[in-house]
Amino acid sequence: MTLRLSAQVGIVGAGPAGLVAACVLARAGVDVCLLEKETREAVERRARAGLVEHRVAEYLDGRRLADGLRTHGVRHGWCDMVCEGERLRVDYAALSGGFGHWVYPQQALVRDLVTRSEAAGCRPRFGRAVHAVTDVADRPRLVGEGLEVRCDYVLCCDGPHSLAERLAPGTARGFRYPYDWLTALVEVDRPVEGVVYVVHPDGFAGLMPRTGHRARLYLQVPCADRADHWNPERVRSAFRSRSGPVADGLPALGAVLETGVLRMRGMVRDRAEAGRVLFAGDAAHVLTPSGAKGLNLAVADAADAAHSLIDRIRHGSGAALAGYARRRAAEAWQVQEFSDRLLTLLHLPEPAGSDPRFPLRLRRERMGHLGRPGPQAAAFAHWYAGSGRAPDPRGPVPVAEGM
Ligand code: RFL
Repeated sequence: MTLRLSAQVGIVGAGPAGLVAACVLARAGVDVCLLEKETREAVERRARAGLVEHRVAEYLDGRRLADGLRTHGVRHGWCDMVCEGERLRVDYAALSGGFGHWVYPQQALVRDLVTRSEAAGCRPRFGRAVHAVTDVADRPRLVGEGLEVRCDYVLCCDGPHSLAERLAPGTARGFRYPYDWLTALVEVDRPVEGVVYVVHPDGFAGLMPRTGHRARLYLQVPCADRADHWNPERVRSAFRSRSGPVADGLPALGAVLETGVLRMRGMVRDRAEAGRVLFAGDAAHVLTPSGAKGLNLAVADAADAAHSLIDRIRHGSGAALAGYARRRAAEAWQVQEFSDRLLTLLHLPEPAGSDPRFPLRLRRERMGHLGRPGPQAAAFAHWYAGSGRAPDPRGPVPVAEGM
């Protein structure tokens, strides 16, 4: 027997994008139905991002969605860039006039948002995969196993393997970088105080803070590489050798809790909509983790979508909704460009066989510009910390500046 429901807004996916949208919409009195294919436990356990931008923290705070973040998150305002054995501090909080990140694990934020969504009257339906969205131009229908939800609007927040590809084929522009990153969740003997980026002829290495005695570690690896080629000792020793003498000043690496290989790719959908279906978060764009932007852009999309839909549904104004796809694509390209520039800084060009001393020295020079007060450092610091205003569909999209 098929369960038939109806909602003003149907949301697919209980990641950060879907949950933020659900909280904001439900609190505004919009009738929301959120379907998630995984169990609640799986969603609340998934360790991914950990750096929340200034503007996103402000936005969540303004909607009383940041209690956990404010209580348990840690303020974070500098990163170190390591090149030719030298460690350059980029104090981006000082360089941007006080804007920084919050370190707060994505799974903790997701847990908070599930609770908030329930309190607002939208209880996510877990274990409910959506197989198709039909009638997108009229009253879209979410179709799952034994379930159909008739909606006025749909928000697809279903991550990088989204139904969006079927609903809006050919709207995505993608790029595959010529390397991958091994990613590992590691135990450390003391908390990592700031992000560390290492440029080395053997490849990039990075260490990112997470709360407590945990950190996320990244190593550049060839595209065909696999996580099972990297036992814990190989992970630790590659990080130590790429960091060189700087490793002595960093927290010691302990147990490796989880490893995977991230396929390094970028993607932006030029139109984040199809009829009455909007796409948000990784469904609309995929970023590499280099600038820690994926989670933040997902929340920005969700906020824009939610406010646009509230304007339409509660106040009868479709102006914000009409500009949604244009605003989201403009911001996604700005962020994608920032991430790409950071990646170029952090990776040496191919071919690997050529003399690396020239590109290494060049990178050291560029890193120096980012650490010394001046226009380049200020622009980088603002972009990195996400100092812009909270996403608001009624305002203009901020203009990108040079790094
Ligand atoms: P999510 O989080 O992938 O959530 C999508 C949800 O949709 C569900 N789903 C479906 N449900 C029903 N029916 C279907 N047909 C469905 N198909 C999918 C999924 O089960 C899932 O629950 O997407 P969202 O909300 O757009 O959020 C995006 C962020 O999760 C992502 O951008 C970040 O995690 C990226 N990222 C980072 N971003 C940062 O801002 N800072 C970081 O430091 C950072 N580090 C990372 C990262 C991503 C990583 N991985 C593994 C991809 C580190 C890692 C390792």
